[in-house]
Amino acid sequence: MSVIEHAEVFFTSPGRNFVTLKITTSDGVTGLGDATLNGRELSVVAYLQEHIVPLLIGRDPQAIEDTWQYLYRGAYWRRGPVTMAAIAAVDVALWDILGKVTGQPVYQLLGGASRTGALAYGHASGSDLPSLFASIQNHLDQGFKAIRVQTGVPGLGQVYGVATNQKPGERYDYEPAKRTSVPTEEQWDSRAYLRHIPTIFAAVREEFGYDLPLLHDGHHRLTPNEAAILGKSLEPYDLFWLEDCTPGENQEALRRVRAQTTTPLAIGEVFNTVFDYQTLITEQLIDYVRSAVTHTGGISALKKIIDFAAIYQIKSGFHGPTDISPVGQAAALHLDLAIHNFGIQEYMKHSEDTLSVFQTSYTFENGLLHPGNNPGLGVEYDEALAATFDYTPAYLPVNRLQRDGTMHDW
Ligand code: GCO
Ligand code: MG
Repeated sequence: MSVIEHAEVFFTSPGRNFVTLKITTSDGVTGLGDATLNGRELSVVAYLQEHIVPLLIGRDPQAIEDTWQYLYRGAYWRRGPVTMAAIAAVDVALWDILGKVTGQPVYQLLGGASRTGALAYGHASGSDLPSLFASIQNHLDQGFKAIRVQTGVPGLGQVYGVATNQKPGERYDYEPAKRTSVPTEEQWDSRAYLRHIPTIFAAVREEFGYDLPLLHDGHHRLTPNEAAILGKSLEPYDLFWLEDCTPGENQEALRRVRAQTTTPLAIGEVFNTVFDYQTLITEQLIDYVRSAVTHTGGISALKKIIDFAAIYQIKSGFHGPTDISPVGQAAALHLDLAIHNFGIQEYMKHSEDTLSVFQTSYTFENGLLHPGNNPGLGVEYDEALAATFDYTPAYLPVNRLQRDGTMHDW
């Protein structure tokens, strides 16, 4: 019987920081997993190296579910982003190995394709209307059929997720984690934001019409009542979703938002397990599950969450920007293709440096992503090239109220 013979953790920075697990079997088959936790990368490296890799050696690589339960239940300390990112990396690497051993792309092992491709949304942003319009047009020109819209707020400086001073055609490394020893600080004012955002969506609808699916991310910054106000004020502009309108910890907060607005709601990129969704799903307080494979315990665990959501007609909208590696992105695409209740997939192209280290076989055509048909995940990792990009600490910004400097939700 083939067994897991070797497992190695890489942390390098081709364009930005990524943590990658490589598992090798006694038959010489290798599998890749993504364990990237933006701004807290080395905690997952230690968890994997010190506490997981030694437990993997000698195990059956095809016992994917048993290994997941062994690492989850066996730790005693369950859940949390560090634990679940580490377990996710193992799970995804084992699916990759199973695909290679059976000669099948992972989506075939998950039940086969339910669609020809996964509708993707890209991130348009601009500090003012002309730059926002140019960014939306740029995404349409690239083939995107759905677009997230983020914008600056008058009176505030840099707002997270919004490109500034970008020249036409220039690549913006969306939402970069800055390579600084401590996080940079941004300013916030919810009242100014709530007044401004509906005017932006009115202008975008006027310019681009009503056919184009538009999304918006609130980045957990509002109270339940403020979120209800925002949802109601955006109803005339027919959003595909409003994401993360309130902080993720309090599931009950969305009861008030849900009762007050028909704007569709999405949440979950900071969630780690099905228990973060229990109230949201059973009470039908959301429309879309935003988890990342990388932060939710892998393909095995996210498949269970999304099957649970399907009972309530809740769909997927998996996380997939550049803060997870192409391995995590590929894992999401295999799941997207196979599940019935697919909604949409987030997609930002990684930088050239990232894609030179992680060689991918997924494609983006006519607005749809496809994971490709190579056995396994379809991603190769160039270890020698990766080693030339040293890991450098980088942090997401923090957010303070403009009025008096109070620390605010990110
Ligand atoms: C999204 C996320 C990103 C986060 C990033 C943090 O919807 O894509 O909110 O905006 O910045 O995932 O690591
Ligand atoms: Mg988000």
